Amino acid sequence: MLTFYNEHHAQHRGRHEMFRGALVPCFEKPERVDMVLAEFERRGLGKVVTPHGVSLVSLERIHTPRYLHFLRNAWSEWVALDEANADKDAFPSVWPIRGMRTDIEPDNFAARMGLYSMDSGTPLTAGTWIAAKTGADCAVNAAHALRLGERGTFALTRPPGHHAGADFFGGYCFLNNAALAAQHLLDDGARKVAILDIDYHHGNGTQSIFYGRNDVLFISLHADPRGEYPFYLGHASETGDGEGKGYNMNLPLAPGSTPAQWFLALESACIKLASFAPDALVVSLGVDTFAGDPLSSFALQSSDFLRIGERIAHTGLPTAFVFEGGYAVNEIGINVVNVLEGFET
Ligand code: SP5
Ligand code: ZN
Repeated sequence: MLTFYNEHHAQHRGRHEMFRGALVPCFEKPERVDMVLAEFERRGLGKVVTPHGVSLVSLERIHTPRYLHFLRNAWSEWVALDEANADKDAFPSVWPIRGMRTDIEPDNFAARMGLYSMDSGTPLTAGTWIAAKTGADCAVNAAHALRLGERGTFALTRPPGHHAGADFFGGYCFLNNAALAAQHLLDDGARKVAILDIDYHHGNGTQSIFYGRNDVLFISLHADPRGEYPFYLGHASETGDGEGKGYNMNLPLAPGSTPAQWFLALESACIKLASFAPDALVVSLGVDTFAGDPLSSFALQSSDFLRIGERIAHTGLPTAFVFEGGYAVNEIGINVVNVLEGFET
């Protein structure tokens, strides 16, 4: 499987994230992608290539210009506040809650960090922009390769993307790689594209980006947001808005759901996919559904990931896999590559 990878991902290396009143080591770390790359190469699954850089204009197909401008300059602004900041990650500490103004961009840096984010678990670091941008390059290149005739491609990226919206970061995500891939497919001539999000967490960013549209079907299998991040989106009742009505499908699962229950939900997703009949599929591939994952209550085994790949292949759709979450670093390579191998065989 043709894979796009960029070593700049390692420049995004958060020191800490906020959790229960303490700064704890980041779960989302460079070793995640290193492990997947090593396993992919060990199993000889295909070529790994460095993507071509895409223009900022193509990022603006999904993200707002003012958000991209902020993200590109955030680290230098942070260090300009106090040169000692160069040794600390930047975190938001204040957010505009209901009823406050989000149309006026504040001058104050902390205020803009809050305007453009959704949580305090997502450190912004010196290398965040370069890692996120070259990660987005991977996703767009993986999409483009489908248009050139590849059957399956893989964007081996981090930071992940599915929690990032048009103008906010959060959940370890900054640029929405899956949304950028789907939009690129449409801009290159596809008429309809589906996104299947199998990360443990709901892809709130992707949902919000396409919620009013009928050219992108978004389907997500995830832990019920009543109990799990991102909490405020991901319910079954969210089916789309306006022209997008019927083009959003959430399949929330109770905490502790079994692999059998998970695979039943995957079957519902595949039936919906077939009725939409897209020209191509983007998979938000998170493997934090694994039994050994520190952030998850699901119990998929490594062998289950082979079955996931096989089931996705059975849709017969040209498919771009985009890497999302998964924090059991020792098994992350096996789990991700199992999906890809299941798809290929
Ligand atoms: C892409 C992705 O998977 N993002 C997930 C973001 C989850 N953020 C909340 C993490 C809460 C950390 N909980 C620690 C539990 C330790 N047992
Ligand atoms: Zn996740």
